[in-house]
Amino acid sequence: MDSGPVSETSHPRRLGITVPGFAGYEPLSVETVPARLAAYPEVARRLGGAPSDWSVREVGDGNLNFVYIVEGPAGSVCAKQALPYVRLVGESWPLPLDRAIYEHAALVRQAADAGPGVVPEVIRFDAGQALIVMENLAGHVILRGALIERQRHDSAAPILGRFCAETLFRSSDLALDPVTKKAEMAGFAGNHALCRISEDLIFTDPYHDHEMNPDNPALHEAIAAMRADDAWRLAIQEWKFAFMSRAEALLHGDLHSGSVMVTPPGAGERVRIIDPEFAFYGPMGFDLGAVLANLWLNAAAQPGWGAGWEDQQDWVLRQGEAFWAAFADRFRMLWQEERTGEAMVERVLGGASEAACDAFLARVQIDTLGFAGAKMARRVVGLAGVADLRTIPEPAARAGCEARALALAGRLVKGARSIATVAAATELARDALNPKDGETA
Ligand code: SR1
Ligand code: MG
Repeated sequence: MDSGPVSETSHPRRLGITVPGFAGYEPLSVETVPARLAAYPEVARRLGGAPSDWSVREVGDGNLNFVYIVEGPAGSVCAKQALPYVRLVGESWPLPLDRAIYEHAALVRQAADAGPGVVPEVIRFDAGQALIVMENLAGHVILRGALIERQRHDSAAPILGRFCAETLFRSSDLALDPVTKKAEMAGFAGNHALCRISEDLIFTDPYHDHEMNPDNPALHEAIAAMRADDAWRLAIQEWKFAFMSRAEALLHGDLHSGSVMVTPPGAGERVRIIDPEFAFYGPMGFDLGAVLANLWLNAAAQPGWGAGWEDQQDWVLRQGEAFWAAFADRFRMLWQEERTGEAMVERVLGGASEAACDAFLARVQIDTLGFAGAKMARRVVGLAGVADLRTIPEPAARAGCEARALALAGRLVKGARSIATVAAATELARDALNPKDGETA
């Protein structure tokens, strides 16, 4: 068995991760972006003209960073720079700049594993400035906003399913040789500060009276019931342990609908996956659960957005099934064709290979549903809620939608093992998220 040094030719896009010093780091502003980008010839070429011809606007709507769109006479780019703190909260919450290193490393690997065009093309990476200059996804909008507007992007779920299968399978011990896999796992373990955010915000803070949880008086009773539920508290800590300790594959790490961009619905619509700054080696079901959770949160919000909600909710729920089907189909294909790693080897499995794949997917499905529940609950109870629910105009309607989302979350967190299929989970969601007689729609 080959246990020599990692070969650069066998995995050309997995050449390790180098974290530089940040002594020369300078946070950008709208005013200073042109001078900085002018120093990068490939960026200056893409923009054309002179820096004085370039217009800059800050467009970041995420919780952590600043993002600039820069337009020149010949083209445009997107420049994303990490800040030494959490944008959502401010300088009182410091956060390491090296998250840009892991985001860039993840983008490179995702492009290699899922093909260029699914993630943004990187034009220039300046590690010391924690700055990634990417193609500008002009004409794209954030999927979360599109779903809130009740647009129907039929391509998103299948593309996300395929993306998950390819990135998760090809970064795991199913595909990589053990030396490369461990080097990768060790490299991304440096992104522990962002893992810690997830550990706290998803699995811990919602379950006690944390100062950063928003106060939501309409949900006091439901939140108190959640925290008084022994089975829920035990289950969430089990999911947390799985998140922290099961280094199965390179995860995107924050695969909610705000990390997906789409072009207008219809023929030729495009789907891009962005923002993998939370990337690390963790359980496959964490990314998969994030996608389902955010679809189900949108489905939960639909009654709050007024007439026509039944049809749209049905469409959103069906996207969850389409997502899982696309994931499982592509994963099975990769299992047959690309199982080049040292886990689940054919020389041992032989004729049981298909059954082994079924069992593997069944276990990933349980994780997916459990993590989906964990992610739904955090978005209802904790810091950084989702706009789908938070912007429902009428307070009683919002409270009803949030309470139903939280109830579904609890069933998933506690009962993932007893749900046979994603179709069954979808029926559970359909039942849990519909206002019953006497409840506010
Ligand atoms: C303080 S960061 C809050 C959230 O924003 C990111 O998108 C992640 O989901 C994180 O949990
Ligand atoms: Mg993000």
